[in-house]
Amino acid sequence: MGKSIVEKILAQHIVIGEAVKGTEVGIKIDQTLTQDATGTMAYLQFEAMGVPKVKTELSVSYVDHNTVQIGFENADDHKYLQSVAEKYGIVYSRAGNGICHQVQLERFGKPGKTLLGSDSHTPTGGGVGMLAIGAGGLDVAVAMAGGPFYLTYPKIIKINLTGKLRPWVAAKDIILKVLEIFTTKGNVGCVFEYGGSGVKTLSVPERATITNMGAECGVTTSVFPSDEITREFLIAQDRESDWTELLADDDAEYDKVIDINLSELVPLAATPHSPGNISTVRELGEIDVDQVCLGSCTNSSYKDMMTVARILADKKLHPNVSFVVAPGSKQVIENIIQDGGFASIVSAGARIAESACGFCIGNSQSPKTEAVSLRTSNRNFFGRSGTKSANAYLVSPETAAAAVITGKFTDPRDLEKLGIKYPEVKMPAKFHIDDSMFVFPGEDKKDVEIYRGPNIGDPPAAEPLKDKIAGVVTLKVEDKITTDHIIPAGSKMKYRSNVPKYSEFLFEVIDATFHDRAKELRDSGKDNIIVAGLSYGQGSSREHAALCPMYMGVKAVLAKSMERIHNANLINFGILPLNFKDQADYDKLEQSDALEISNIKEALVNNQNLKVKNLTKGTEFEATYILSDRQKEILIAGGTLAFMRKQQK
Ligand code: MIC
Ligand code: SF4
Repeated sequence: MGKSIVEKILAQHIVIGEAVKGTEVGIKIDQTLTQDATGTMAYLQFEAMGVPKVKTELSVSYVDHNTVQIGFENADDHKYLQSVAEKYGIVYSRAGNGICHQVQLERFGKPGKTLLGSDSHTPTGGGVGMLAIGAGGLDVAVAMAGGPFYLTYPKIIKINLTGKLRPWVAAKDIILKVLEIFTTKGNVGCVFEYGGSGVKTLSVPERATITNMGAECGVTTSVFPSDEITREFLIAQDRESDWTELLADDDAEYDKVIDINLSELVPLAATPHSPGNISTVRELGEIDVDQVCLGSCTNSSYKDMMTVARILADKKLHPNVSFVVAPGSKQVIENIIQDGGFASIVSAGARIAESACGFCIGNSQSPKTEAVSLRTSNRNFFGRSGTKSANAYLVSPETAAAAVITGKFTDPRDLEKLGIKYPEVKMPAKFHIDDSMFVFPGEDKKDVEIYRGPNIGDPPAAEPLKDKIAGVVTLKVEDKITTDHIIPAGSKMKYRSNVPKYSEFLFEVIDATFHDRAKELRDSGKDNIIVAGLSYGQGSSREHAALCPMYMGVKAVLAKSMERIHNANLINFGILPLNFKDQADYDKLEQSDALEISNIKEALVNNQNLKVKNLTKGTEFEATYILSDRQKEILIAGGTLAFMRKQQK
């Protein structure tokens, strides 16, 4: 039987376990990336592992999230990261060089390799045929120390693309279509592999837009073949020697095949407050638009910027619209300057933002009260823009440009009526390349002193698993709670290196009393328990969504279902992830109910369900779990760092 691309890459990287679907395998990681908001904690944990140098082929530390620098905290973190990179043999990408996923794709992406990144949009690398996976910082630290990354051997879903996109319809519309089909929940343990005759009509940045936003479906990763188009992209990046062909065998078998005819797609939008709420732009009607944001790791490539620049050539923005543009990298900026695109964008009236995450993570450019904000980014979760009452829609660069001109939601195909022709932007045969914003590690850097400003605190240690969890349902939440609900980013992100301070904002957007209530319970010796609905922990890879609850004394999360990265983060920090055996028991639980779960270790070792006593209601129900033997040992030891220390003894 032939092999899929995913099977081929996995076969070359499995170091523990067998290629059996649904079982846990450990894979060798070739490359890692971190960004500053998750990176400081990842490197503090890496330092604790006592390894003299990273053991990967390549590890890169980016600074792209916390670049606002109001106060000393961000700059302290950057300096810490730079000194760690120098000491341990890591490439450091300075603030200003661009967004990690865009830059990694441009300068380091290699077909057939594995990439683990402490950011959920790491699958962007799938655009050049990498198996690129997002994970918590601690998992990335383990990979830098040479350890395997563990994942469930995935179900592989083929997305068969046929036809060709019509003018004004974009790669963003393809992934929004995929989101309409698969939604944002229920896809844990799957990988999307793209194939079919439509693949060759898509450039690498278009493919990367699609693999980037697979993260919103909750799949482990998404991957495209590596073909002639990939080769041309790597030639343009002066990296032809990094190219290898990587195609699925004709007789490869998949767990499921979905067909999408590109010729039939129309401009789409994700409506508030989920990337899975899909509508056609036409259906939305002429809603007035207050803000348009072009950029983020989804749509900030040369092609995206040049397309918008050509649409806006000789046009001015609508008086009611604030138009923010954040090109994805320094390389993108330099190339659109060279090709005249930058001038058109500036002349149209754009507010040029730094080449960084910026508006996407809500740490700048928060829109006005009740604003309608059109964004080319990947997440429109409640409150993420920094303005709770705002309505954020996710759209293609073409649809964004149309609204800049008309001030309303406009199907970009209607621009033809205004005499604007669809710009066919070609990829450059050679990009202007300048790697001077990377600091490459030197040969002998043993004596580098690590810089630790007052913003850098030690990560708190987890406690060994208790045999009895006795506490209270501190918070009961609904379906699809994202990590942005659990611990906000935006203006609070500067406290990422200070867990006690950052923990004050836990669940702030849902219930601002959570922190004080949890603290009181913790300090009186009671355990905090979170109860949740379906797909808990969607979104970011931020391990603070586990680390801060751990610090506040959360011992278990009882959910109808949980997303992959968050589930792994809970285990890494010694919090028990549990599911309801009977989902109806969720409805019977109330916030403040006193719960008791006893004989935990014995039940885990014997693969038995756990019995949960509701002391308030005088009832009992069963909780299940999906934990490998390795994960049980981690939990019993009190988290991954404690587990590793035990193994070293
Ligand atoms: C995001 O898009 O939510 C982030 C901010 O990039 C996160 C990482 C983080 O929280 O630091 C992600 O996607 O993993
Ligand atoms: Fe940055 Fe936004 Fe991409 Fe996250 S999704 S890495 S915040 S640009």
